[in-house]
Amino acid sequence: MITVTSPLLPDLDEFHELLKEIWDSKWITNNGSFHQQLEKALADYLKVPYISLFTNGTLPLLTALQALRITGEVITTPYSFVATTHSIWWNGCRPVFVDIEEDTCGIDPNKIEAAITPKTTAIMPVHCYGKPVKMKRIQEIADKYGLKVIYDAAHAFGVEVDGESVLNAGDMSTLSFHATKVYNTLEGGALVMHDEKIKQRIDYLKNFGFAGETEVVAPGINSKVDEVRAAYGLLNLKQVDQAIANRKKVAQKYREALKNVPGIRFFEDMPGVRHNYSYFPIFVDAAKYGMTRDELYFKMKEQGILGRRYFYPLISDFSTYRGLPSATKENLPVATKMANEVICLPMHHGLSKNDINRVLSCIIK
Ligand code: T4K
Repeated sequence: MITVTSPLLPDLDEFHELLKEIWDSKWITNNGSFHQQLEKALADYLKVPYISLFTNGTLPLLTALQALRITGEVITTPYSFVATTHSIWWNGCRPVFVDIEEDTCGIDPNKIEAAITPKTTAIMPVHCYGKPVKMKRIQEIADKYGLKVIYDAAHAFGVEVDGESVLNAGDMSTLSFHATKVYNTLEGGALVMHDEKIKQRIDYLKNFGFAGETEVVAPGINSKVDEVRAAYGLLNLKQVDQAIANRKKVAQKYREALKNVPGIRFFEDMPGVRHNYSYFPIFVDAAKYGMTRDELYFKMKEQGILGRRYFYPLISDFSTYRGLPSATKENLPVATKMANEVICLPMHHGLSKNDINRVLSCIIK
């Protein structure tokens, strides 16, 4: 089987040494030494001023909306993992879906203003596949209407535009460090913010709202990262650059081999962008390729090549959300098309030449 991804794992002996330190210290969670080291190391690596670790990539979304006191309607994309929209719903807000752009699979800034109502308080775009959305344009709209912007940057670890981290855009950005991501801490995630006071508030919120031993300042949650995961994360950080370099080579091989296959489209690198190659989506035009996306998907599966149809179905097609006025196919033509054409090919740091050739020969008939 060739799976869509495979986790980056630290050296087991090195991990064991750090485990020994944790065992000796008997300090296993609640802002321990490895937790503090990892926050600092990640802030440096990602070139962001403040970061707060979380136990997964969903809780920072929930917490960002809480911290900014978002209410009413939140404009977002249907072309993402369900966690994006669930976080809005769990905050008692209504998601409003806006269509995406074909060149990034991110929210289309030209369609945002038409979706704004007096109840709109925030925009939640996603850097889907780690491809940066049009952040400048989104910020202009947010400023014009007085809206907050929370980026779901779950896929965008290490992504930069002209040397600047995409995580510095908007009011806050969230990351996922799930096993399936470029960088993982087993499960994990983070929230990036620009202000020390906001970090302080987020740190209260992820620790039940405690501000000291006897004071609770908000109805917080528990999203504290333990020492084992923080130690694992420190080790993985040492090898993430090499992992991204390996992924880039896989992307180059896929692109080179697929460039002349009629009906198969894929993304090229964007100028000035440091990509992380977290996913390699292809889009199948059935008429030109001679096979539908699903026919190709199941053919791959039969041959043990487990690509994934991220993100099909659209979030707006799930029963929880399809009754929303913004969830119609007429409102979301580009997202509908992309969701019906996409297959994410196997993409990770450890793919062998043989694996890549097997994937390619299945696609190139
Ligand atoms: N926002 C966005 C835009 C997201 O994409 C996500 C998560 C979130 C927010 C929320 O972040 P988290 O709360 O999850 O941190 C996966 C992941 O569970 C999910 O994290 C991810 N996005 C989503 C796009 O994909 P599945 O159900 O497709 O994963 P699964 O278990 O089928 O794994 C896919 C393949 O990865 C397997 O076939 C083999 C490989 N794999 C997986 C795991 C878990 C391994 O080799 N080892 C492993 O331990 O959801």
